[in-house]
Amino acid sequence: MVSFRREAHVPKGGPDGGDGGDGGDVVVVCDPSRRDLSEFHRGGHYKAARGGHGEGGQRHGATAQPRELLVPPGTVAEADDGARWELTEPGQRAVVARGGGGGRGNKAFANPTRQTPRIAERGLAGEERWLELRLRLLADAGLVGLPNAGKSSLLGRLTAARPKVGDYPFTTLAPVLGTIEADERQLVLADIPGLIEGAHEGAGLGHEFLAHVERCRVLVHVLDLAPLDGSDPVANHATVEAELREHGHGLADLPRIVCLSKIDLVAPETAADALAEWGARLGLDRGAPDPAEEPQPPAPGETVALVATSAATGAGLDELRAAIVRAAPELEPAAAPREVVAEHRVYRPGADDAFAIERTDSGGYRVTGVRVERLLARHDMTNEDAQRYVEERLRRMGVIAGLEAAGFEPGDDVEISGTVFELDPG
Ligand SMILES: Nc1nc2c(ncn2[C@@H]2O[C@H](COP(=O)(O)OP(=O)(O)OP(=O)(O)O)[C@@H](O)[C@H]2O)c(=O)[nH]1
Ligand SMILES: [Mg+2]
Repeated sequence: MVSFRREAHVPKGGPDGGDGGDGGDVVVVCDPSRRDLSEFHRGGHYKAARGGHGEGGQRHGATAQPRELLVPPGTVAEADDGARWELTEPGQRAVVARGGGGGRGNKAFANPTRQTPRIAERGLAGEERWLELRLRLLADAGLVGLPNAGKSSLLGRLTAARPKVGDYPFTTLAPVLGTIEADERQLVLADIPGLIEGAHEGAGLGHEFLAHVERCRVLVHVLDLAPLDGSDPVANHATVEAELREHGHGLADLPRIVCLSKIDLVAPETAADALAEWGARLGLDRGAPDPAEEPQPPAPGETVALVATSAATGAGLDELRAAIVRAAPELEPAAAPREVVAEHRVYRPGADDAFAIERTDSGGYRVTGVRVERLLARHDMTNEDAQRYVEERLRRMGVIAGLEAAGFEPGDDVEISGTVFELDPG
C-alpha cells in the first residue's frame, strides 16, 4: 500500500502504507480419519488464498490461511521436481508449495532522504508444482506366498475382512486389509496378491503390491503343503523368498512366520512330519524359549515362528494369531505432530545473489539471476520512485558496475525477467 497520513492538524503526514500479507501455503496433512485418496482421483488444482492487501494507517494485510489437503497415513507425495514427502504419523504436515511473500508498504521505504516514498513492493508469486500422491498401506503384518496358497482364507479367519477366496491362482487382485483384535490393541494384517517367480521384474501381479508390505513389521509366509499343481513346497518356499530379496527395500530383512496351510488336506502324521522337517530346515527348535533368558530381537530375515494351520477346520489359527501379535509388538504412541521436510533438497530462491550479464540482439543488456529477477518482480518500473529504488538496489548488488564493465552507458536499455527499461543511474 502507498498511503500518506492525513489529519486535520498535521500538515505533512508521513507515509503509512502497510505491508501486504503473505500468501497461504499448500500443506499436505496426515489425517488418520482418511482411508484413501479417492477425493484426489479427478486431479485438479489446489490453491491457497492470497495474502490480504496492506492498508493505510500502517495496517498490514493478513497472512492467508494454509490450504490443507488431508491424506491418510502412508501417503507419499512426490513432486515433478524430485521433492518427496512421506506422511506416516497422524498430524504430520508437509508444506508442498509455499505462499509468496507479501510486499512491503511505502512506510517501509521511508528514510531520511526519502521522506515521501510513492513506492510499495508487489507481493511475490507463490510456489507451484505438480504432485503425485500415492498411498502405501500401513499394515503391521503381511501375508505373502504363491498364488492359491491360502492367504485370503487365513485373512478371512483371523479378521473380520471377507476377501474373495477362489480355487484358482490370482483370486486376489488388490491388497485387502483386516484387523486382528489383540488384548487392547489392533493389528492390521494385509493380504496381497500371490507372488510368482519373476514378480520383482513385473511377472504376475504381486510385485506391484510388494511395496505395500515394506512397512510391515513381520511377514507371514503362507506355504501350501499339498499344492494342487503338485509343485514342491521346498522349491515354492525358495521362490517366494527369492522374490522378497530381489524386491529389495529391506523386505527380506523382516522377521518371518512360516505358516504351513491347509493341513486338513494331509493326514495328521504327514502334518506332524512336515512340522518337524520344516522346523529343522528353518533352524527352529519348537521348544518354548527359556523364560530366564532375555528375549533377543530377531536377526534380519529370521523365521521367528512356524505354525501349521487350516482355514477349513480352524486348527492352528490361535497359534498363528498369537505369533503375529508377538512378532509385531506395540509401537510407541505417535510423537507430537511435526513437519515433515522433503527428503530431497528443494531448490528455493533466496541465497543466490549471483547474476549474469549478456548483450541482447537490439544492443541492450540482459541481466539474469535469482535476486535481480526477484527485485524486478517486486516493483513496477513505470513508477518513478520504484525505478529509483531499483537502481539503488542494483548499484548495491554490483549490477551497475558489472554493466559498466560490459560496456553499458547511461541511457542504454536493460532487460530483466522480460521487462525492458532505460537505465539512467544518476
Ligand atoms: N481344505 C482347505 N482348503 C483351503 C484352505 N485354505 C484355503 N483353501 C482353498 O484354497 C484355495 C485358495 O485359497 P485362497 O485363500 O483364495 O488363496 P490365496 O493365497 O489368497 O490365492 P491368490 O489370491 O490367488 O493368491 C481356495 O479354493 C480355498 O478354499 C484350508 O485350510 N483347507
Ligand atoms: Mg487371495
